[in-house]
Amino acid sequence: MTTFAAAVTLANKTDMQNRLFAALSAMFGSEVPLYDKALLVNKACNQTVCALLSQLHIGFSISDAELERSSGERHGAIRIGRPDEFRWVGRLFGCFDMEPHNFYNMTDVGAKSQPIIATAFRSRLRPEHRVFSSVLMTNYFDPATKERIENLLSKRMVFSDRAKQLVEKSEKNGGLEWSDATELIKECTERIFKWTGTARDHALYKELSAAGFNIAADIACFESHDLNHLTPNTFCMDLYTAAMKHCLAEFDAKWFEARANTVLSRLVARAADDPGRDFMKLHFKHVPLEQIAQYKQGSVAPADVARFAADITAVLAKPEFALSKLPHSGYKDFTEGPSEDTPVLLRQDAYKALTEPVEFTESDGTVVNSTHTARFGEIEERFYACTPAGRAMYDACLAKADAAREQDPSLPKRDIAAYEALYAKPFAPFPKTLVELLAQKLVYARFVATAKGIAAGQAGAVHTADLAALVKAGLADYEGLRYEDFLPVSAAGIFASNLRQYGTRSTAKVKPTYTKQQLEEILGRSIIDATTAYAGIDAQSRLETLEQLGVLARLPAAERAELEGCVAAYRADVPCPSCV
Ligand code: OOG
Ligand code: NI
Repeated sequence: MTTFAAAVTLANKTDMQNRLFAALSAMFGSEVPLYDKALLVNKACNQTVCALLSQLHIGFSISDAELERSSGERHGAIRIGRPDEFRWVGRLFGCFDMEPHNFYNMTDVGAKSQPIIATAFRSRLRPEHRVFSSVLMTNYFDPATKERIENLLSKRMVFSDRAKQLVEKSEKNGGLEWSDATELIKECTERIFKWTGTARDHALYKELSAAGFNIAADIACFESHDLNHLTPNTFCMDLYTAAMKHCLAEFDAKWFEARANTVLSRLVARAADDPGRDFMKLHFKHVPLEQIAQYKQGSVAPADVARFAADITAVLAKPEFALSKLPHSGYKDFTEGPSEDTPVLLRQDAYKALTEPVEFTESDGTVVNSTHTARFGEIEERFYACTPAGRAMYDACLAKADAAREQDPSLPKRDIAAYEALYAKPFAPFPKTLVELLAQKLVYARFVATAKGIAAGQAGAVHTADLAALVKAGLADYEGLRYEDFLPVSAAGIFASNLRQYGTRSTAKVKPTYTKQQLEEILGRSIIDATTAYAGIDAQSRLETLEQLGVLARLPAAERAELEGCVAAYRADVPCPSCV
């Protein structure tokens, strides 16, 4: 038997993860036609951006498969009812090499608070997919409501015995063979994350919704953890949002072409004035740094941009992009996140939640046909991960920008250029290039020694430990670390907008407090702190690069101790069982 087990080939967990997300995307596309069409819009926009960039950086090209992969990156959002279900979800994602990162306390975000706590499952290094997973805290409610919700939730069974067996098998053997992996993915798409359109206890649903507890109704009355949304990745947020507003018939072709011209001109101006090719490194993680370094500088004239803008306008005129003909509730008025010229954290936007038919079965067997509005279509563009100082600066700028917007909420719709200027103003103190962001220690990076640097190091010809100078001399290269996580304030805004409800106040006698430790107890494992990880990856790469260049001893002792401290904290946070 042991011999037999040793002969088994386990599937690669990252490959499994890619298959899972492709399958979830296909499932969601068949559940929500607007999502499928929005993917086409995203692909058309990403193709335009790539065509433009390949004219600007001669040597850059992207194959269909690579484009599919980069645009195929996703984050999902699921909302879970019971702690035991949440633990199963954590174990399930573990089979796909996805681990919990960060504790998001959504009960504690002011007026936008919701009765849930959350974490996000993703791979530790270079993640491509992530799932924001929240769990309902029933003790946020008064005892009677709590009991009704718990009672209803206790009757559902999201994980089949077979799904549980497969998860246990994976944990025991350190993975699954492809035949089992395929079966587990099927459990995900045919049961665990499938939208059933069926629910229970319409009376409770109505009562919870009327009392402002839409989130509890969304979770408690349904039979599975449907995907609330599945968010693809765009290379140009402003092009995509303009395209969607145009396809949903909110703005005409003339408006779109002019807007495409503006945003593409902006992109060209930035990408042309980018000696480190940082935009390329950030958006095309699959391309090796050495390859990016070899591109020749091309040029894109204003007439070229105009042609690209006209071309994409013509593409979107095709009948398959007439999204306004599908059921929809319109597009959000403004993009969440930093101003468009500030490349930190992430920017997100969405079409509004759709109203979907739901069949409620009452406990006496009667059927009530009704609707539910919760699932929506988000898009995101990811930028650099902030240090705590960068994050504090972001929070301060965001608060001011939000306040400015709230003074004139209809401005984004009336005059997008005026709105962009208004929103960008509070972010003006934030640096706009990676070089500056790093110089001010606002974001994290990963450094490597170049071949030239290693040769110089071996010859004893490197004389400084200043990484910025080493990069300038071509002895080291670097990339900014991309932000791979979520933002509680943005998430709270998303809950608020897609549930059409701002937030809910606790109805318990005393509002309970919720901690990371509590969620760790629910999960049965530790939650990784993402900032500790970014800081550790950054520090480790600096130490290794200097060591390779033979100049580590030149680093001032205090700086070295600080970097070593970050590495030690990273290693100690949640040691990786399979990495030791
Ligand atoms: C999750 C909201 C969080 C995001 O992108 O910040 C999220 C939800 O709506 O369930 O997905
Ligand atoms: Ni989301």
